[in-house]
Amino acid sequence: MSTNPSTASADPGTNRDDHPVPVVPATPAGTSSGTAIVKAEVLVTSPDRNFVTLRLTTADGVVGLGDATLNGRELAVASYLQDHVVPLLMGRDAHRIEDTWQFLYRSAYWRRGPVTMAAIAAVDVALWDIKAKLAGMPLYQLLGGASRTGIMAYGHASGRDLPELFDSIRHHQELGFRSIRVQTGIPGIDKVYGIAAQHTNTGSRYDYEPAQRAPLPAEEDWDTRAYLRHIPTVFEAVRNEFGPELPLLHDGHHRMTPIQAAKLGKALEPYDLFWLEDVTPAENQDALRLVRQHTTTPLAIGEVFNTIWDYKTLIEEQLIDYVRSPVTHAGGITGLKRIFDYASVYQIKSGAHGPTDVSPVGLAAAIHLGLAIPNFGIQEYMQHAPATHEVFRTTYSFAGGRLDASDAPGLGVEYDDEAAAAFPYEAAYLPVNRLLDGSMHDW
Ligand code: CS2
Ligand code: MG
Repeated sequence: MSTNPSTASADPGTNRDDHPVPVVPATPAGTSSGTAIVKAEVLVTSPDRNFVTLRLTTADGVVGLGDATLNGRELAVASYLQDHVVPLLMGRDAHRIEDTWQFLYRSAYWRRGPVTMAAIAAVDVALWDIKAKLAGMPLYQLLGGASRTGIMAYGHASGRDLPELFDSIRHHQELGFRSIRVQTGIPGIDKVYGIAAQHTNTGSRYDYEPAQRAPLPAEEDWDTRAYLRHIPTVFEAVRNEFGPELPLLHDGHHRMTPIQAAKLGKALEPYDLFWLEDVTPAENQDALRLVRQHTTTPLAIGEVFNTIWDYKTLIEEQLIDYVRSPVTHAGGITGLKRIFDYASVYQIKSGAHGPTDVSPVGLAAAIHLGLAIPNFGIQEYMQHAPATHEVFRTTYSFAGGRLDASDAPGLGVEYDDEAAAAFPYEAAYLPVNRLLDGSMHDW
C-alpha cells in the first residue's frame, strides 16, 4: 500500500518489499493466460475524505476497480489487501470470480468481519468490472440485464430546527430527489448524528461526512428520551408541510433499546414512513422480534453487517423489510447478491447503504446490482464531493429521482492517478457518543 502518491503494485512474484512470493500455478483447463491477473494495486487517496481502491490488471491489460473503503479504519483493509491478498491473486484467472470469492473467504480461516469482507468485496467487484469489460457490456447485463429504468434513490435532508429542515427538503426536491431521509436536531442535545449544518470540533461543516480529520474522535451527546419525545413532532410537521405522498425515511443509528425502538415505530405509524433504519444495535438479531411485534413501520437494517449469516434470523423470521449492506462491505456483488436473493424469498427488498464513505466505485457497483435484481427497494445516495469526482471519473447519472448506469463496459468508473496524488491520506475518525451523565453510548 502507499498513501501518497497513492499507488503500489505487486508484479507477479514480488510483494511490496521485493521478497519472493509464490506464484499461484495459474490456471485450470480452458483458461487463456491473457486473463491472468498480473498486477494488483492498493490505492489510498483522500479527495474530501479517505478512500481505498483495489485496481487489478490482466496480462492483456484489462483493468478492474473495487472499493475497499472502511470509514475510520481504512489502512487495516489496505494492509489486509496488500500484505495478504495481493500475493494470492498473482497469476489467477480473472474470469474465476466465484472460485476466487470462495478461495479468499475459506482460505482466511478467520471468517467474516468488516476488514476481511471489504477486502473480498474489492477483489470481487474488480473482477466483475474486468469480466464485463471483456464482454464489452455494462455490468448489469452480466447480472441478468436491467429489470427497471433506473433505481430510486433517497437523499439526506437535515436541519437543526424545522425551518432549516424544510429548506433542506425543498433543496433536495430541487436536486431531483423524490424520496428523502429526514434527520433533525433534538432540543437539549448539542451535536446530533446526521445534521449537515452543525459545527464540529474541527470547525469544519459536519455536512454529509461524520468522520472528522482529527487525531481523536469527536464526542457527541445523546438523550434517548428527548429524542423519542421530539421525533414524532418533526414527522407530523413534515407531513403537514409536504403532504402524504413524499416517501420519508429516518435513521435511528443504533441508539435505542428494543422497547424504545418499538415505541418509536408505533409513534411514527401515522406519518407512513418508507422505512425506519437501525432502530437498535442488531448483533442480537432476536431483539428485532420485540420491535416487530409492536409496529407496522417498515424496518431497515444492516449497514454494519457483512455476510448472509448476520441476516439469517432477520430474513427467515421476516423481522425486517430492507437489507442495508453496501456492496463494499458485504463481499462485493457476489456476496450481496446472495443476501438479496435469499431476502427475496421472504419478500424483503434491497436498500443498499450509500453514504459518501462508499466510494464512487462502490456506488457504481450498487447501481448495476440494483438495476438487475428482482427485489430492488431503494438506494441511498448522499452525493460525493467535487474533489472525489476529480479522482473517480464516473459515468452513472441521476435524474427524476433515479440513478442509472451508462452503457460503458464494466462499472463505468475510471481512477485518475494524477488527481489522486494531490490528496494524501489523512487520519479521520467517526464520532463517539456520550449520554448526558458522561457514559458511553452507541454512536
Ligand atoms: C449512515 C452513515 O448513511 C447512513 O445511513 O448510517 O452515514 C454512517 O454513519 C456512515 O456510513 C459511517 O461511516
Ligand atoms: Mg444509517
